[in-house]
Amino acid sequence: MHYWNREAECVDRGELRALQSYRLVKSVHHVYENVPAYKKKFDEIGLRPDHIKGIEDLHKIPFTNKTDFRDNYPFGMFACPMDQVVRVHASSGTTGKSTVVGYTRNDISTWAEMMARTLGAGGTTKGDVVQNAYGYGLFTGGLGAHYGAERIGASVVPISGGNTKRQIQIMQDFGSTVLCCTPSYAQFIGETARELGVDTSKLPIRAAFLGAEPWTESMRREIESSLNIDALDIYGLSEIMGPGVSYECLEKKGLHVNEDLFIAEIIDPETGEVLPPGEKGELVFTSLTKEALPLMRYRTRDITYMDETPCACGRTFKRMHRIMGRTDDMLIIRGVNVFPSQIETVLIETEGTEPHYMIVVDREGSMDSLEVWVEVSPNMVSDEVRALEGLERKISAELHSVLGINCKVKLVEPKTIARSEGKAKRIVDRRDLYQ
Ligand code: DLL
Repeated sequence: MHYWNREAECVDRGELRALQSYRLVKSVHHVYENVPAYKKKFDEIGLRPDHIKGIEDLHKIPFTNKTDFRDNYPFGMFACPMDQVVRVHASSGTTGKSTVVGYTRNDISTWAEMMARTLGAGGTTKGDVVQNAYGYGLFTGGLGAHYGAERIGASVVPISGGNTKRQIQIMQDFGSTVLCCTPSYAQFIGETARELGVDTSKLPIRAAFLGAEPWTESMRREIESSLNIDALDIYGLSEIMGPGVSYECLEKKGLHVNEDLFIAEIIDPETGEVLPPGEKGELVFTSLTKEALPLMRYRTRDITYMDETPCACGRTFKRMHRIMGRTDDMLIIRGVNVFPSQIETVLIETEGTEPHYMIVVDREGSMDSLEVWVEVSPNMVSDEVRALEGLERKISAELHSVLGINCKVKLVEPKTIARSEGKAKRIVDRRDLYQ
């Protein structure tokens, strides 16, 4: 059996509950005293920190939403002064403003621990060469996996994403044994290796830690056979820390939640009512040790259910099923979070187009494609082709700068996009990634 921290990961559940209660009470005081937005939320419903005596009182605490980040952009949700914040990351928000997150030195250390447990669960040790193809930058994937692998003492190759032929060359030359990247990128690396005539069964690569976007069991089978490895699912979100919030062990039967660090709940997204194990709903996290950005009952908008049955690996942390959907319309395209509202904002601000559009997402091989169809204004129709091409290019460049990914723009004639008679259906996602 592979563990990074057996004592923590196989903790007695009674002891775990006591630890969660103790840490929850501390965190409640921390947010109330240091984050005005939380003080306001608590005061509005007459909740005082001393009303929370343990985990049994968790349901009394109000939820935190992504909008709280937008309303307090950029650093307003932080619970400590900036001179204690040693790192910031960000992910896309629903509108132009991104969700900004911060870490103290201790937070970074906790995160490294989470990622060490994650990589350790797939058998990573200091003898491994970890090829880290998650993007480095504001995205949490790159540095998150990096610090975890370093904590273990493995040799990290911080190659970041892209340049696939080079990834394969490095894999061969450096003898990488572990790969970290998104599942679609792992699939693409497998395809490219095949095209290049590389015999992957001869490569020392043994395991991959894949996350940041939804994927399926059939994708797992395909990746495992094309690279001849174990492919494990890893989950996380920037607001809660980054990758490593939950992780699969080699049983591959759901993701163990780092419960000494976070409390996971499943709620009915309509009513906010807490649901029992086995029932599908929205995943909600409460952080227990975070200093810079402690969060109470943060609504992830990810849909899954909890499994509290024992796992053959011996870990006592409960498991979440792989992510089964979202309560909002966020798309993850080539690993990048995209909100349709970001696309809409660009279109509305562009002269020459009408507010009628369709977003079409597809996957060709392992590559996501994003197309935006938009109606031109009637007065543009008679314009010469060159003007229309210019408009397409302009929108496409603007979308690239806002979203950070390439997008094909297709101008269509006025009144060709079907008008809705109810809720507009503007997104067609042909990838079918949730199961
Ligand atoms: O994607 C953190 C991460 C990096 C996780 C590397 C795993 C590996 P964000 O950019 O803030 O953070 O996006 C978070 O991505 O709410 C989910 O909707 C989705 N997501 C993350 N991991 C998975 C997964 C990182 N394993 C959002 N399966 C989350 C399905 C995932 N969806």
